[in-house]
Amino acid sequence: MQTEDIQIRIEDDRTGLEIETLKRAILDNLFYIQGKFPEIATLNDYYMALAYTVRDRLIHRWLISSQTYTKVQPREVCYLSAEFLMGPHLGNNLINLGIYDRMRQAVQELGLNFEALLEQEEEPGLGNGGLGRLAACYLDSMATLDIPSVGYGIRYEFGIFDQDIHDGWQVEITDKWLKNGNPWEIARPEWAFEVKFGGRTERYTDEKGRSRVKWIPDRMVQGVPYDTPILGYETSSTNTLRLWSAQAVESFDFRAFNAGDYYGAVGNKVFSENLSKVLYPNDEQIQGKQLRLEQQYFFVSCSLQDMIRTHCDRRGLPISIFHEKFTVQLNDTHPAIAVAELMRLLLDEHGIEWDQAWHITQSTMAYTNHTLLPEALERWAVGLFGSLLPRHLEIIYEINGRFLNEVRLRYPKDDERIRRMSIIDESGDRYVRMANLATLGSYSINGVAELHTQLLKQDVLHDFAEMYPERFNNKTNGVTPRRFMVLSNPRLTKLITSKIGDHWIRNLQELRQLESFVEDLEFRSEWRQIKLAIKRDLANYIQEQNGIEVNVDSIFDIQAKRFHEYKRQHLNVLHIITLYNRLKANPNLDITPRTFIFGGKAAPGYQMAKLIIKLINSVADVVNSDPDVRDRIKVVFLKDYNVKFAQRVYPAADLSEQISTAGKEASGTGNMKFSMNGALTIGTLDGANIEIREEVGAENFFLFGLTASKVSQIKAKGYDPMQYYIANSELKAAIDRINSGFFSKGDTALFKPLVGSLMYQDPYLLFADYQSYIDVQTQVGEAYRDQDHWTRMSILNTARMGKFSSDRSIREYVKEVWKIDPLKICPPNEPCSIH
Ligand code: GL9
Repeated sequence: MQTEDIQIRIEDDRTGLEIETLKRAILDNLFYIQGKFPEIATLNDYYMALAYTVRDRLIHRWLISSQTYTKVQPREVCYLSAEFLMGPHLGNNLINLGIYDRMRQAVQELGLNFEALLEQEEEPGLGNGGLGRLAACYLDSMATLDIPSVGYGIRYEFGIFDQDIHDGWQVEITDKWLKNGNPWEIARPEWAFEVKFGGRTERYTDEKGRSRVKWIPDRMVQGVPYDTPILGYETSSTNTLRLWSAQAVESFDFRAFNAGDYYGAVGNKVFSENLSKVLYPNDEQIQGKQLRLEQQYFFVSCSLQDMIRTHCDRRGLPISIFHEKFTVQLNDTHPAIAVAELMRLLLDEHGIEWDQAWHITQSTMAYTNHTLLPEALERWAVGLFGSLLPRHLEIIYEINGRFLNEVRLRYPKDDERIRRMSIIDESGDRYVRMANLATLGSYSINGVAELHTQLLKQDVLHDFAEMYPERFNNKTNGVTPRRFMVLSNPRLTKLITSKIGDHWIRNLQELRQLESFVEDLEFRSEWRQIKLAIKRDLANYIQEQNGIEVNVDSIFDIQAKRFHEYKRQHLNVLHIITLYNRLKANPNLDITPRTFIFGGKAAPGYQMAKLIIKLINSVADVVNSDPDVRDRIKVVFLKDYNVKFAQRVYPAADLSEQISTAGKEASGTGNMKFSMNGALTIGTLDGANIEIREEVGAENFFLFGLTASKVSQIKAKGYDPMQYYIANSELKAAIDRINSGFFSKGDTALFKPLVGSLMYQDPYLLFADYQSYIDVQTQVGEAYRDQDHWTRMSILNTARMGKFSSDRSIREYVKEVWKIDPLKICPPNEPCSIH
């Protein structure tokens, strides 16, 4: 805009971006939406007023986007996921709108505390961990890259539980994220769908004389969509996250009501609405509960019906080209029932013949596998499956029968292969194998890091990869630099931008330019000062939360992730105890001071993971109060690790613990977030660690442990952890320390299940990797003493993380899997000739 234009500029309160307009809009929303005046408004009222002010600015772009999609009818990707771990929306939307600083000033001019308002947001914790957070990063990148897309999932009334710690134990508290209202969503009851359950099927002959099937259910639930706008960074593209909420079809069952059975009538409503009540809090461990299958089918059916309505009714396109306009990405097997449901819709509701229906289905679906752990592979007992989804079971049998005929033709007389590839597991009780269904129904199958994809092809899906090699591909995970750098680390962002401009935020490879500042003394000093300031903030938080005083000059050694034996938080603990033992034996020992920080939740039913949390807290109690080790080691367990909190933790780390047993962590994404923020990694050759090390250079990465192939070899030979225990005196001393009751006030029974499992089974090979881990930790301690060198390594980590932007991952999906063209959206209030 020219200077002479700016005399008077009158802006609309709902779209304007000037500071004065923003202030007016906040007060207007406080008045008209919250119904409050400043004198009686609470912090939450102001948060809501601010959130609505931001939402108003999204809505304009959202409607232009959806109008454009309606007009252009582009090919779209639908990302089906049982989890979307979005984290707080406010700050992210401000970043993506490009008005973060301006809004801060507007808020401050109103006399409000901007940081306190950001803190006020209850995050939608609709996911367990990496898998759900990946879905959220991908939504950000798809919008940023102008890819027409919809995220489909479940609007759980209660998300992942809040974690409290009582006497060192995890306690779960219901997550009431909706209690103060959710300003980011809009309910669309007029676009609800019905979902059927149970009952039976019937054959009939249609008017054309063809044999058809009718499903007569015994239950019906309604899915009401709630839409949240997802704005990209520095673009107008605003996509939709559409989450389905379960409602009773009729608020009251009138017949029962009139018959006087009031409670019976309301019972049906309660029963229906149970469906989307709560997120299952298990990570990588299936429970096989009927309600979980109901949740999966519920959101998948609503989503497919929604896509078909858009395609046929709104756009008037023939169902025969459905797969040309839509592609569905299945986020793990949780939505794999989509294969059978799309078949059912095409066959039974649209009267399409089998072969064409199968062609459409298989050209629509693409499947991402996220774990190789056997206990995570979803399978449903045939009995349960058939009683809930009788028609789908028939369809699955038909798919399977036709498929196994092909296998027989291709590999005659190979009954073992038939048994392995069948969708139905018949080795004992019969189960539907969802990974086989997803694989068979998809035109693309991918793993989430190079090693993971390789192992997927070698083990879990070996036969399928052999038969259909062209369908298999790798898409290494990525994370969004908008949330995990710009929003969570403003200080580092400012420094980086002052040197290389801000294009890196859209094109993360540009961080490479930082390499030329590694030799710049002043740059290194600024880099160090920033890390120190962030560590100080975290230290204050720890002081407040845990009442523990930590030394900000110590190594902040952080392991933050879900608790699982394969992630080996207890290996980290063995290192702590080893250092402790050394200090007790030799109180004058000169070690580099460390603060060990842990965060993460355990699945409520996973006793061993909960015991590991208890062990950490027990060790913390002893170590933190022992004057012999004062100021050299501190142990901190930070409770209730979630997205909001993660944003505070990643930037403060010196050392990132990525110590899973090789071959077990499919990718990891926390590893990327730490490294981007200048932490060094101590890690195994597992998941994306391998690729991170390749990028940052072996000299800037602390590698230890067995390789995945060594792990399988050792296991095949018969691994005996006791040998390591006997041979390694420090390992023995650490284990004996736990066993003796030293950390449990003399109670020698408390940690028995944990110690026993290690000494006699050690399924995740902690003992085999122990010495290598300890040795490399010693190198870490020594390296940290040379602060100047450490800083160079830290800068190089950030500079070389370009590959791990989720923008790169999404570009690969777009080009190699989805084959979708970007569609630019016109900015609001500006002349635009794009469409
Ligand atoms: C996971 C893998 O374990 C991670 O290694 C991977 O980075 C993510 C995203 O691909 O997916 N699979 C999985 O079930 N979870 C993962 O984190 N678990 C949770 O999300 C709790």
